[in-house]
Amino acid sequence: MNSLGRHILVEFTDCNSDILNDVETVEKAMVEAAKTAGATVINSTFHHFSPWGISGVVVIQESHLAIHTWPEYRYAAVDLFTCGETVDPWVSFEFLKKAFQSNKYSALEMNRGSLHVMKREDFHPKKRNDTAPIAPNAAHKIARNVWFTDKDEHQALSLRYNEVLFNETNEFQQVRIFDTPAFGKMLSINNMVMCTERDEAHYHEMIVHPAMQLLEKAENILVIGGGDGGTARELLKYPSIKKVTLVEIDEAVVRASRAHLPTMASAFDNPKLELIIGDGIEFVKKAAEASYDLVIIDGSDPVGPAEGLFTAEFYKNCARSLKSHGMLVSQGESPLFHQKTFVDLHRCLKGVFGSQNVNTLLFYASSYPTGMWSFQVASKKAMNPVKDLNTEKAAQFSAGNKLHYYNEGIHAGAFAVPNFVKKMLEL
Ligand code: SPD
Repeated sequence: MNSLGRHILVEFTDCNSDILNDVETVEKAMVEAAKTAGATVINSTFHHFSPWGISGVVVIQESHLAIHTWPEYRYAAVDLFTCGETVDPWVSFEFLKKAFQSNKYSALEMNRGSLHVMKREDFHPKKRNDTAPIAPNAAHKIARNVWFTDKDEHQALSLRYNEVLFNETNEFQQVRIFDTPAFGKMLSINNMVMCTERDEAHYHEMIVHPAMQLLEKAENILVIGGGDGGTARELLKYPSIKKVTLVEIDEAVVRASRAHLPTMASAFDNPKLELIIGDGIEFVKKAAEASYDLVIIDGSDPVGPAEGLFTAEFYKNCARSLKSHGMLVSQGESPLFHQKTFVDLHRCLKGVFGSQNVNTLLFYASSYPTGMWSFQVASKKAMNPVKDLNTEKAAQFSAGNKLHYYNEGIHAGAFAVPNFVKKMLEL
């Protein structure tokens, strides 16, 4: 070879556009293409553009492989640059042709650093790098710049992630678990954040403890949704509870949580928990009258299977299944992000439980868009959620169970809503 390196400029056209827009698949293909050709991978960095397209580089001991994709044209521009005799860039070319399912392609090979036009000189650098060379097959660094975004058409919350650990789409929804550097593992449904390891305690403690602390007697509890297990975990901290029935429509949520979110899913091993994979809406239709002390609706946002969890018919059935002192807590969305759903749910519950028997509770949800989230707390009998709290008991419970978020002060503060929320809810 009379040059330092070989550079193949490749045009892959008529490719599979979904593949060209899947940053993990593209990165894996590029890294594999390098390794298959005998190269030693040093690191790779890939970026997934919004709304689509990928750029990335795999740095190899023998130069680099680079890519830019335009899924909307089913096109990828790829550079395969290798130096030395041991790596054949055409092997990478063949590998990528298959990986991107390219039906039309062209390639232009150039020699780089032609020895006809340059002469080697003695080089005595001021600064030498004498670190050991990278061993072939050594683990390489990955610097992915890929982001998960929970958004509507005007606002969003984004979290950077490293890996997608679980990804399944079934008849109900898309369930994914991401590994994020800032929030740990995160469960998402249909592209919306459900919970993250770092702040799930805010949500799960606040959906459970304010109501549980207000109930004098709570033995039999129904949870609709909550397939990650976090709500059940908090409930099972009360020795007075004899049974928790959890009705989750999508077994994939439970499976994903068991595999990747063990601190929440630990509840599924508790003998007091009965897990039913089924439709919660149908379940409450058939539930016996006056059977539960507390019903918790730990549903997703009102798109897909959770839509029916925001209707008057559903809440009438829940109310019927509650004992005379019973309470209901429902995931209430955000007054800033989902204003209409937030207001509609509050009004709907007032219609079912009576206008004096519904209270709004706000808490800080750092991984949900806008950070301000709500639960609606309804009760069969009249009560004051702040004055009726036994603060000493709540303080003891919080300290005794080493709670992360809930305490007697948070309880009182959570039921105080800002003026703009009062206005929205006509309080
Ligand atoms: N956008 C988030 C709505 C919250 C949905 N429920 C979360 C489940 C946690 N157990």
